[in-house]
Amino acid sequence: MKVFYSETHRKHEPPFEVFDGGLRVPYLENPDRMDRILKALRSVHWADIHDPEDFGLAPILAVHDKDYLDFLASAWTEWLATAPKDPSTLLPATFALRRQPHKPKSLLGRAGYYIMDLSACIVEGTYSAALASVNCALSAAQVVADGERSAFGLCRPPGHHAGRDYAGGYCFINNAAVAANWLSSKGRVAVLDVDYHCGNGTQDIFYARDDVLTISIHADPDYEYPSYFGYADETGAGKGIGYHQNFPLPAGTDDAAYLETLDQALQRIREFNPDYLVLSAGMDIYADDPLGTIKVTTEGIRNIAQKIASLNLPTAIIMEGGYNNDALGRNILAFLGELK
Ligand code: SP5
Ligand code: ZN
Repeated sequence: MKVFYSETHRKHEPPFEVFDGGLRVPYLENPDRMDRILKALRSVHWADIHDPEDFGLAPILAVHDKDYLDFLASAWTEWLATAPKDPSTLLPATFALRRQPHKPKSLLGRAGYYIMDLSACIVEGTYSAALASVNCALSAAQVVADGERSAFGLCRPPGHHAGRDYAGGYCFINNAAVAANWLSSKGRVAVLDVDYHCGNGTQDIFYARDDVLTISIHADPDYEYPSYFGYADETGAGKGIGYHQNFPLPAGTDDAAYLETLDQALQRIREFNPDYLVLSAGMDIYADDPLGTIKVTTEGIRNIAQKIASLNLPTAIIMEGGYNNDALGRNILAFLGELK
């Protein structure tokens, strides 16, 4: 299996994020995640690791807002120019509800407009890392379009919380959405998101479209991030009605219950009859994930991948979350091993 990976992610290393109650904690979405996965992939004979190709800005701007991307590109320089007391990361403290149309001129005003939470911290290397990450996803999509059964975009930062014009949950550019949109000019695309968290950005980006089916299985937003997206009654808008489906799960969901839900999701994908699958692969469903409450084991992760493989679709697998670094390598091998 071809794996696309870039070293550019390393300089995206925010010093902290802010948890509920204002607690500063070390940034969970850290470069070590990639080292653990790389180590595992280098221990097997079937993972063929390549640098991504550069696809330029066009496929990104086909999904993301130009002003938002410009904000990501200049935010760090602008942040330093404000001579902040703690310059270590750009993080706003006021957030836009977007009930009013105004986008303010100030950097922090725009940061609060474009960022939805206190985990999407911007540092010097963020924009270049986000660009390299989406190129990994596009490179995976390209080899799948060219006839490979599957490919893995080892993307960091992850993408599925990023919408057309916002960042959130460690995500800046929606890697899976850009790849899915790129593939949609070549055939019908289904996106299946098995990250522990609702793929709100992907949902949002394709919500009014009937040519890209989006499905997300995740912790119920009634108790888990991202809180405002991911409910079962969100099924699309306009001609996209019926082309989005959420499967919210209770805390404590085990392998058997997860696999049963997955069967329903796969049934909907079969009905849609896509040409390509984009798979948002978050390993934070794992039982011992520090952010998760779902109790899927490594064996469960293997079974999930087996079931997905039974769709027999050309599949671009895109790395999303997963924060138990000690288990990441093992879980990724269990997952990819069934889809290679
Ligand atoms: C890609 C991805 O998996 N992003 C996840 C971002 C989740 N951010 C959640 C922050 C909420 C912190 N709550 C901490 C509770 C720990 N028990
Ligand atoms: Zn997640």
